Amino acid sequence: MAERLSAEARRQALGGLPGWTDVPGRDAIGKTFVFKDFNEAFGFMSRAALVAEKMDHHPEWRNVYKTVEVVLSTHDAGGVTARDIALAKAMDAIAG
Ligand code: H2B
Repeated sequence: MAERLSAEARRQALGGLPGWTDVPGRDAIGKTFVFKDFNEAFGFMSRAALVAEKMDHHPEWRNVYKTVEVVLSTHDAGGVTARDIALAKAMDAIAG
């Protein structure tokens, strides 16, 4: 099973992930993506969902019109692991 990242490893990882921040009050990272319109936002979610399923690692997320709020945490580990960092990178690549 993936291990929770040390504070230092997490700080380093977040340094390379623009827009991703610690979620207050829990062991998770989050980012708010804002797209041109709902079509772009839902297209992003569709592509990200396929990648997440392939990785067997799933986001918590909320969509309102053109905004997608994403929270990543590894539930099995009770916190942020390398799996969350990998999914965050994949989501950034999909968002372009
Ligand atoms: N997604 C997330 N975000 N955290 C997990 O711990 C997790 C998951 N575990 N997707 C996976 C599925 C696990 O339940 C299955 C059995 O591999």
